[in-house]
Formats: sequence, C-alpha cells, structure tokens
Amino acid sequence: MLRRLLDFLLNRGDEKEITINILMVGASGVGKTSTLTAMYDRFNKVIDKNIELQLIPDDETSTKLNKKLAELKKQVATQFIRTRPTLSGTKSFEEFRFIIAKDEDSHQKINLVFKDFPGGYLQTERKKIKEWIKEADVIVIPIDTPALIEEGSIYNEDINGPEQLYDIFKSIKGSFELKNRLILFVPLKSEKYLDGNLYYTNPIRDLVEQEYSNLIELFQSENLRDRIALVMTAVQTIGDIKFSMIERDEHGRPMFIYKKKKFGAKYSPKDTEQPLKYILTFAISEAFNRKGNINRKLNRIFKLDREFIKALREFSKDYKQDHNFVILQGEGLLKPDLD
Ligand SMILES: Nc1nc2c(ncn2[C@@H]2O[C@H](COP(=O)(O)OP(=O)(O)OP(=O)(O)O)[C@@H](O)[C@H]2O)c(=O)[nH]1
Ligand SMILES: [Mg+2]
Repeated sequence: MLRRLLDFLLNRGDEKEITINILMVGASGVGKTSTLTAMYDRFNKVIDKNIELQLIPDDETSTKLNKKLAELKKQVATQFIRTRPTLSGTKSFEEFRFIIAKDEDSHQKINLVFKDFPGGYLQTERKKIKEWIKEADVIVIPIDTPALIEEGSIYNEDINGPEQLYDIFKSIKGSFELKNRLILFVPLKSEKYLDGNLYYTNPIRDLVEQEYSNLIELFQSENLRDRIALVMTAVQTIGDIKFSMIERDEHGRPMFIYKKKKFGAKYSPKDTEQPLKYILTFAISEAFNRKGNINRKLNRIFKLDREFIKALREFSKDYKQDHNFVILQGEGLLKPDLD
C-alpha cells in the first residue's frame, strides 16, 4: 500500500519532463556550429562505462550532426592553408535534440535541446535572440581566440563582439534572476596558444576577463551571482590546424591565416568533452533541483535516479580545472549537495 502510494507520488513528479535548453551565442564564424559538432563527436565517450546512462540523439539530430562532422573532417583533410571557414555557415535557426537516459524507452530521462543560429541574426533578429536567451538554461559563448589575442585585441570587438553581447544581456537582465544558469565561455581556434609551455602561460583567461569585463560584472552583480555559474573552457575543435599570421586583403581588411601543424594532419579535436561535462553536470544537478526535496528523499528510498547521481558525482569530480579551464563563479551550482 505504502509502496503504491509512493510510486504514485514519484510518477506524478516525473510527469513533468525536465528539459535543459542549451543555446550557442556568438557572431558569424566564431565557431558555434563547430563547437556543437565537436561536442557531439564526444557524446558517447563522456559517460563512463560503469554508469548505465547514454546520451541519445533523435534520428534527425544524428543525421544532421553526422553530416556536419563529415564536412569538418573532409575540409580539414583537404586544405593546407586556410583563410576561409571550413564549415559552411548556418543558414537558419536549428535545434538538436538528445535525451540522457538508460535507453530510449526509459521512464526517467532529461531532455537536452541544443540551439544554434546564424551569427548574422545578432544584427537582424535581436528580438528572437533575446527570447532564446531568456529560455536557455545553458549559454555557450564561443570565442575566436586569435581575434581575442593578436595585435593587442584590436579585432576582438569586430569578430567576437563582447560589447554587442553585453548590450543584449543587459537589456534582459531581469530574466536572469528567475532561474539558475550555466554560462560557458569557450575560446576556440586556440591550438597555437595551447602548445607546449604556452599552455601554462598564455593570456587567454586574462584577456577573456578583460575583454568581457562588462558582461562578467553583470553576471557578478548582487541579484545574479547566486543564479549563474560562469566557466571558461579553452578547447580545440579541430586540432592540428594552427593560427599562423594575419595578412591583409586588397581593401586592407585582416585575413586570419591558419596552417596545418604537419603534412597529412587530420581532424583531431582536443578537450571538447570538457564543456559537455560541465553542461551535463549542470543539467543533472538542475534536474534534481527542480524535482525538489520530497521527491529526492523518495528517490533515495527506492534507489531511483541512482545512475544520475553516479553520473553527477563522476562528472563533477573529473572535469578539468587548470590555467585554461576555470570556474569563474558559481561552483556550488556545479557541485550540488546530494546527501
Ligand atoms: N583551427 C581551428 N579552427 C576552428 C576551430 N573552431 C572553429 N574553427 C573554424 O572556424 C570556422 C567557423 O566555424 P563555425 O562553427 O561554422 O562558426 P559559426 O559560429 O557557426 O558561424 P555561423 O554559422 O556563420 O554563425 C569553421 O569553419 C572552422 O574551420 C578550432 O578550434 N580550431
Ligand atoms: Mg554556424
């Protein structure tokens, strides 16, 4: 009898599906789609074999992302010097859906919806972007690192647009008080700066804090700081293709030149599972938060959610933290109290 009653309460709690929205935000060409694709490539490698959970894309998502992955690999293999993007730019708003669950038919699951849009929308579709940001639980901000670092950061506003992002976020500041969020700065194209000793001495973190200071101060403001986990993860979504130099075109505009590290270099992303681990840690801990304490206690009695708790423990103890992987704020949102 008691068991039936508890079962009933539990199932009622599960009726409301938990969905975590992840939005890629950044100007055209900074690397939103590459980051998403490179994370997808690691999806099956991040969950340890002793945890009975999978990340399962829906059919449309796996077809679309596999196509992008193939494009990325082919382009990397065939080019030697690159001044133009290897992926074709995103044409319209796209959604990629996954579940975290034991298998497709599981009763307990967390929905993950990744959203990507053409960077040009930052100029033409501000209203929509603001709505997507309000809806998002996780916001991924890819950063073009050579533009951040080279020639005293003079190209940074043009290419990465930190002040443009600040204007957008500031105008919807109030919406950030309403729920917990994870915001991830993801410096990309940083192969050159993560090589050898430079890994420990590069200025990526300092320049992110300097160039994005308005945005960071907004997130640190009194009303928002308890609601926002802010993390920087410098990853290489391509690997083996290094920024080389800036040349000018006939109009004097900068062209960022990339070269392969060696002949025959291939697509070899590095650390792209790290932002994913942070996203999953946050997603699972939010799922527990939203279910509330009563349900949490019941879950413990029946050992439900055990695999989710195991996964959460695993992720939050082994995500990278060093010179290029930094929790800038809100560690508590990523290390929830499970006892
Ligand atoms: N070397 C190197 N190149 C990268 C990296 N990440 C992205 N790129 C390159 O940057 C180019 C642009 O990346 P996209 O992911 O298409 O950029 P986007 O932000 O989605 O651009 P839009 O769809 O136009 O808004 C890609 O063609 C990649 O070749 C990286 O970590 N290293
Ligand atoms: Mg894109």
